[in-house]
Amino acid sequence: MRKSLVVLIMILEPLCYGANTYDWFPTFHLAPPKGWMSDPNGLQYFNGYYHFYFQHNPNSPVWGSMHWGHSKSTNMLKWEHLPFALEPSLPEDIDGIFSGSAVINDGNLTVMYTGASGNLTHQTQCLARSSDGLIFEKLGVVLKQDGNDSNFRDPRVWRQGNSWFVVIGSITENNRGEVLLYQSDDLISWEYHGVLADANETLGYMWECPDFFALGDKQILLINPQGMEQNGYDFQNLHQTGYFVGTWQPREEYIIEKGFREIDHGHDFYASQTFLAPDGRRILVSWMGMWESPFPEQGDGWAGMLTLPRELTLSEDGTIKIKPIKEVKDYRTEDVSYENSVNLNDNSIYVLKEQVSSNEIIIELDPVKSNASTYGVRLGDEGQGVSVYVDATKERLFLERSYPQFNISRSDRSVAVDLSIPIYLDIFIDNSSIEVFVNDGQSVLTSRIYPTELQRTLVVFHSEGCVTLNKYSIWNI
Ligand SMILES: *[C@@H]1O[C@H](CO)[C@@H](O)[C@H](O)[C@H]1NC(C)=O
Ligand SMILES: *[C@@H]1O[C@H](CO)[C@@H](O)[C@H](O)[C@H]1NC(C)=O
Ligand SMILES: *[C@@H]1O[C@H](CO)[C@@H](O)[C@H](O)[C@H]1NC(C)=O
Ligand SMILES: *[C@@H]1O[C@H](CO)[C@@H](O)[C@H](O)[C@H]1NC(C)=O
Ligand SMILES: *[C@@H]1O[C@H](CO)[C@@H](O)[C@H](O)[C@H]1NC(C)=O
Ligand SMILES: *[C@@H]1O[C@H](CO)[C@@H](O)[C@H](O)[C@H]1NC(C)=O
Ligand SMILES: CC(=O)N[C@H]1CO[C@H](CO)[C@@H](O)[C@@H]1O
Repeated sequence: MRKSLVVLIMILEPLCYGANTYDWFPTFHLAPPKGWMSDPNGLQYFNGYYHFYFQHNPNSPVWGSMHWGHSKSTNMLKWEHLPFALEPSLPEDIDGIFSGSAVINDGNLTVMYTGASGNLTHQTQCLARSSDGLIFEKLGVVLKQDGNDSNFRDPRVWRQGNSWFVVIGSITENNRGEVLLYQSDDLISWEYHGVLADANETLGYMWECPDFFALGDKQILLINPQGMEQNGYDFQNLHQTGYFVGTWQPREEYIIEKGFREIDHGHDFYASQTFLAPDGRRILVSWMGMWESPFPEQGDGWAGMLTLPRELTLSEDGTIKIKPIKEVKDYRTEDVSYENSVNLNDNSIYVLKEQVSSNEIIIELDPVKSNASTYGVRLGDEGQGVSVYVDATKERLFLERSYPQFNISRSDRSVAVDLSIPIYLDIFIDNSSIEVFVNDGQSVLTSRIYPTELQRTLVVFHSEGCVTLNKYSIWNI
């Protein structure tokens, strides 16, 4: 993944918050103890561990010379941090080991990544292999683009039948995003199979980090478009992550049946990648970031984290259901469950938990028994911090955050909700992040948050009228 000029300006001036060294490091998300992290790369289960590689600058908590950082885990929640796996060394990757993916080939972990050179103006696909996931042997360039190769990146390789396939993000001659498809017998020599899909005038100028996989009896094309315009409540971030649903077989065209939908609706979700867990689950992971807002943790020498891994399934209406991986249930401790309903009126607030830092909170709001115009939960003070609330007039669930002391101004993101049935929220807070899973997989909102020590009490709030909470549970994670 590469960023625009706007971003370069932002990262050239690293922010220093020396005076406010809050401990924002997550406890059950993957983040680098030191340096910069962005895109998840080469996600794979190999030799008994989940190996997650990622875009990494080991030297500084800003985007810079990209390496592949490396961590491994048995459950995707508690991580062992390992030395970086790949660093620039070849003429073709001297400016950066950009994003890519991993497959298992006869017992070796083989990765394809984008090598950047010529001051980032040239991008080629390179191969490397490892027998242990730690030490890689580089095999050099295997795929080049003729002509202008300044936007040719993020190879996603997979095995199907007796062949290897790869999709790569690129740009058409008239500056629209596209995904190119190639096939190979040996991962080394590749045959071009044409454009798998490309953007119409509303779908952006570049498609990064493509992913292409079967879910149920459909084929999903997941892409990360740059340059889409906001459309009402949709596409509010600088860059998007979303998917098409269609059908495909090797050597056939990809037939798109359902148009582009965002896969997460928060402020910070980009550069996604999926992989298959050994039990067949399709797992989605993303960088929890976007280039529009500062990363205050840079003052502590690190920046960026990955989202909670999510399991994807296809629902009957042809949209993707997104749930937190089931492994999180094994880490729940200190259960506080309240099975009776809570009714609040007269603008009163109800304290769910003080000192929220690393928690899962499940609450069921009852819109039928609530007549307040807005109601939900809040971490922080009124108007500052983060709130997750229903706006009954708009029939939407909003996530609003505001951290002006860290130059993160007030803004919201939202999803439509049905107010004729209870709203079930499964919320994960991990020091500097919030992920809100709505109605058991219907939608997700992911955002970075920066609560101070004084902004860590989680309350239920509402405007005039009343609100009813059917039940709630809170765990430490
Ligand atoms: C696996 O890697 C080792 C050393 O890196 C190499 O000797 C062997 O040929 C590789 N096997 C395959 C199938 O690529
Ligand atoms: C790369 O770009 C920088 C800044 O634009 C410039 O100073 C430098 O000379 C360039 N290097 C090469 C090898 O072109
Ligand atoms: C290559 O294409 C990009 C857009 O994809 C454009 O910005 C750049 O100027 C082109 N480079 C050359 C050398 O034509
Ligand atoms: C472009 O494609 C999207 C998704 O398939 C669709 O919703 C949109 O209407 C299309 N825009 C135009 C201008 O055709
Ligand atoms: C916030 O942004 C303003 C204007 O760009 C800048 O002057 C100020 O130093 C920034 N504050 C922090 C805490 O970075
Ligand atoms: C909301 O409902 C409560 C109890 O059902 C009622 O007392 C109150 O008047 C209602 N408030 C509004 C603003 O409708
Ligand atoms: C700022 C803050 O609350 N940091 C917390 C992050 O989570 C760990 C573990 O729960 C706490 O020890 C920190 O205090």
